[in-house]
Amino acid sequence: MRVVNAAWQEWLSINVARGCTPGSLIDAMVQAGFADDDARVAVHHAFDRRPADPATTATVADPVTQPYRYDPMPVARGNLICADERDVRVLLRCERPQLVVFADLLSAGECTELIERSRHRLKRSTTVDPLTGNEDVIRNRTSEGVWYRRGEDELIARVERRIASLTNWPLENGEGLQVLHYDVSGEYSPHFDYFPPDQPGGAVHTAQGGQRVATLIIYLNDVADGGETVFPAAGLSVAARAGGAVYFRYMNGQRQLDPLTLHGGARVLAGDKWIMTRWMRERAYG
Ligand code: PD2
Ligand code: ZN
Repeated sequence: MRVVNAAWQEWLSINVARGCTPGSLIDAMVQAGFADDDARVAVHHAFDRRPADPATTATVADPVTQPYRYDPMPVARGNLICADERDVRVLLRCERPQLVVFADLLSAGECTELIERSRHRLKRSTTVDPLTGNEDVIRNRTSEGVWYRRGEDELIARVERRIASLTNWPLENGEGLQVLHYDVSGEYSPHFDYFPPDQPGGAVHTAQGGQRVATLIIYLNDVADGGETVFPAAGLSVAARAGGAVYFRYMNGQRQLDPLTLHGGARVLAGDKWIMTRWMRERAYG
């Protein structure tokens, strides 16, 4: 069995600094005779050891010493926004955290179709382990989900164009759309959607596309009771109404991250809940 000696450590450091992806380095090591698990551990450690570049490292803002500076919201002004030929209503705008609530982003027919085509493809949702970067099934996220590839079909492509137009954020910077389903008593504990910069596992995920900068959560059904998206640090909650959405931004041009965007999915008290999530990156993704 091969061991990761000093020469291989150096090879890893050089290639991480050159911007190689974790996957390509793991493949190269496996080809060179390393066991798959050993290659993965060595590559993840190499990303964790990567020296922080103060010019490019994201930092979580501190309300006292380094308050978050809000860039202008890229969503158009006004009460009605025409997004790729659909009129979307604005219900609420909040400046701190930077957040907009919409109605009518999707039609009733689009919501139903997205639910029906997802129903049979659901898998238990995962979250990113902050230490390893692995996707783990954990108790504080009791939903099931399905990912759609960007531009997977006509409906997905249309929704993606509409989202890009509404949010003024490039379509290529979006992760694939994800449809999620929560049964009664399902919930998602409060968390940040950005990858915490001080936790090594995030480096694996930011290697492609950089940090997450914003999230759009679209509600596909009316929830009979509970299931709001809650922002505990802001004292705000958004009720799930079919076709509506909440959009919030958490990284500015100086790469500060906004801790006021802590958010969760409240427990579903009656009925079930369907949403579609778009996580957006700072650069092209995928
Ligand atoms: O289901 C929600 O309301 C919810 C809450 C928090 C979804 C997400 N986060 C997410 O998809 O990131
Ligand atoms: Zn979230």
